[in-house]
Amino acid sequence: MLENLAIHSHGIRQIGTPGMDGTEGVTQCPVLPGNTFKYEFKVDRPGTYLYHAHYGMQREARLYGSIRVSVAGGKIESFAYD
Ligand SMILES: [Cu+2]
Repeated sequence: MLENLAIHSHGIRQIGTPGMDGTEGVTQCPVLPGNTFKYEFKVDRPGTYLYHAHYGMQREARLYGSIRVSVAGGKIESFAYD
C-alpha cells in the first residue's frame, strides 16, 4: 500500500529551517508516493535525538530511529551516551 510520508525529528531545534521539522500538515506537506524529499538542517547541540514517521500507522510499523550527533572537532563530551 502506498502512503504519504513525513519524518518528524524530536529535540532538534530547527533554527532557520522550520520546514524540516517533519510535522505533516503543520510545517510541511507530506511526501507523496513516488516522490522524494531531502531533509536538510543543522544541529546546533550534540546529543541523541529521535525521529519517526508522522503519517498513519507508519510509526507503529517501526519507522523510527535515533540520530546521534557528536561534539564537533573530536572533543570529549562532559557525559557519555550508551
Ligand atoms: Cu513526533
